[in-house]
Amino acid sequence: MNQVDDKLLPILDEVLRRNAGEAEFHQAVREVLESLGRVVAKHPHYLDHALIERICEPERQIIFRIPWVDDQGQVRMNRGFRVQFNSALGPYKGGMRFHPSVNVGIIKFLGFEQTFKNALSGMPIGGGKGGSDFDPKGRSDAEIMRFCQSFMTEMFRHLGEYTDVPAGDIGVGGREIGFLFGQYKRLTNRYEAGVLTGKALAYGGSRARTEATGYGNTYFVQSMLGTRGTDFDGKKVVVSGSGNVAIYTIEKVQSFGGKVIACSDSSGYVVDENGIDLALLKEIKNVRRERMSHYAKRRGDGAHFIASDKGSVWDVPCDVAMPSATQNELSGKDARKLIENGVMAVGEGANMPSTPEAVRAFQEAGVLFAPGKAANAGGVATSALEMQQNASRDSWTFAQTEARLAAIMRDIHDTCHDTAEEYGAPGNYVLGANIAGFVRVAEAMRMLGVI
Ligand code: NDP
Ligand code: 2IT
Repeated sequence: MNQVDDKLLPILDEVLRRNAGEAEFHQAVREVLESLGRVVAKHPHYLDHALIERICEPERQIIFRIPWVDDQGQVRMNRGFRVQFNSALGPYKGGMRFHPSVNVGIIKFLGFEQTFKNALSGMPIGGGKGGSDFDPKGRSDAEIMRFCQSFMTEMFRHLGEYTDVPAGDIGVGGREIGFLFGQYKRLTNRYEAGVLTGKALAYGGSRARTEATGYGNTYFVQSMLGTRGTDFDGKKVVVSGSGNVAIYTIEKVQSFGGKVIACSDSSGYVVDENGIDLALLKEIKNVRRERMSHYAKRRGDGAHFIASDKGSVWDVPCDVAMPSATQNELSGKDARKLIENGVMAVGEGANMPSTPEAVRAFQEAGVLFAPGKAANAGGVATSALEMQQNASRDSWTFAQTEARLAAIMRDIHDTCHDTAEEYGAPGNYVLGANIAGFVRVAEAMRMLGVI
């Protein structure tokens, strides 16, 4: 296990050669190829027609300049990306990330993961991802708007409800989607609601989309715990991050009776033994846009803040860990600490938050481990439900939408669980997710000819 099969090694070598220096993309491809040895042993025809090679190569990569003017009247410039990875199952679909760390390798890793995630969701959507190295921190609403308008001024020509449908990711939430949609509408003179998801309810958004990723991960972990005859009730939970995914993970875990005792941002983490006060956290993060230390200050007794250079949120003992910030945020050392402290389950809300060493440690210790491409698929699945509502000019209730989300997450869980068993690795959700996602994409590609 955790080795790339000899038959697949030349494919990996070629990916490494062709995408030199793109460490995160290499990591994501290697992880999927490690799982495919068992597939090609059983079904060698998947090695034919350069099928796997084609799945590892984006259909199209767009890189562009984004000029914009700041509040002082100074001209600024960023780089924009959209990687349209695979459209065998539907229009390219996936978020846009605004963060200074963004580069083509990161967008490619995200687009690659998205392709399998979207296949697992069972919805008719292909995979794509985009974004910019723009840093939204400290920028005014007016600056954010001008940046989003400039971004869309190039992007619009590559999008469309049947072509490519972006949504949010790190640094892109409801405010940004509004500015992007407004500019798309001006440029195209079309009210094409289904071209973006994560919209506000006021102009074609879906109820429960904001909550969907965090809620979905919680449903997934609930199903995993169920395989061991237990659930969230009374469990201590640590969630990293304090953005969209983290906040709605905390909300759902609390509603299931779990106690979330720590969360974080890039400046550090808070430990709150009384359980995170979600109303306070939402006010600090969504309204005031403040740093994590403010939470401890406002909360007072029982809560304390630890700066990121003084420790890791994964030092906090817990039963369930739900990393919901960013890639490679949970190292092998963090995993060993969590295991030592008795962690029972890990559900990845973020994309690829655990390093390969951490994943291996969890699996070897028998910890229930849900990879992001399965556990966080509730966000994109609900985006597909938003597209469905837009296409039928309908708007569903919260309860109706959440019921669909819950059913989709149960189905993804069972698919990963059963696929792992079928391929002789019971309990290995990484293998189950990679194989089930791959087979859906590969089957569609085979039927569409050489594409
Ligand atoms: P947000 O921008 O809302 O929140 C991101 C959170 O992660 C913030 O608390 C941020 O802290 C922290 N963070 C981001 N980058 C870093 C970093 N380099 N180091 C430490 N902390 C960091 O993003 P989301 O909640 O939407 O996304 C979180 C993760 O979930 C990402 O991996 C994303 O790809 C994934 N995801 C998101 C989905 C969605 O629907 N939004 C769907 C599926 C996956 P700070 O504010 O200090 O930067
Ligand atoms: O990583 C992800 O799945 C997302 N950021 C959500 C993508 C979407 O199209 O809703």
